[in-house]
Amino acid sequence: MNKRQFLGSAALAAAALPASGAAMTMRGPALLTITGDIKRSNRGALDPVLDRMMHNQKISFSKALALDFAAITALPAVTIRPTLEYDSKPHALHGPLLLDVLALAGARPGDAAKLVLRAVDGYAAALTVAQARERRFIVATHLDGQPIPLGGVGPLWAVYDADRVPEMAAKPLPERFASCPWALYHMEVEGNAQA
Ligand SMILES: Nc1nc2c(c(=O)[nH]1)N[C@H]1C(S)=C(S)[C@@H](COP(=O)(O)O)O[C@H]1N2
Ligand SMILES: [Mo]
Repeated sequence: MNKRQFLGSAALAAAALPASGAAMTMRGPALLTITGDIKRSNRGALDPVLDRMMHNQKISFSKALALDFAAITALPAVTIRPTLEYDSKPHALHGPLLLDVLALAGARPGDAAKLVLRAVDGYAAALTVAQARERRFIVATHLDGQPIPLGGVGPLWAVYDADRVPEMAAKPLPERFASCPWALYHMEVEGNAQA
């Protein structure tokens, strides 16, 4: 994706949220909480009393952008068709680019910035912004046209089209998706330096 396209989709992404300062209306529970070096937030610090799962997973933050399903599905989405390791068959995965989701938080991290993607079972994967862009990571909201169950690989899955990344397509299927947490619920941005 070239820079113009990226900026275009990031601008669209920003338009999906009210101007900073305005409260974002949550229609459903927060499914994804973005913390770290962000500029736009809609909630305050981690509450060790009630934010139990994040507290238990040693997450801490002073502010965060919490997104419900509607906020994520309001973004422009793409469809990818990677062969999955579970049945060795291609499946349609649909959702916004992960970097467009981060843009909702006003995060325009430089290529070397680190992203930590964390799932409800405590599994976490780290990748750089450059990797997220080059591998075209998405936050999948739909699998084969359907919303993805919690208890399956959803409701959100950070995933990419491994078949279309030569370096990863060369690996055996079970080695292609280690950086793809299913049941994604938290993303942290470390280092917001704009290149
Ligand atoms: N939430 C979550 N996502 C995950 C994992 C996991 O344990 N939990 N394992 C990762 C690894 S190491 C691989 S190889 C693939 C497949 O693992 P799975 O069989 O546990 O789904 O998913 C990745 N995503
Ligand atoms: Mo793995």
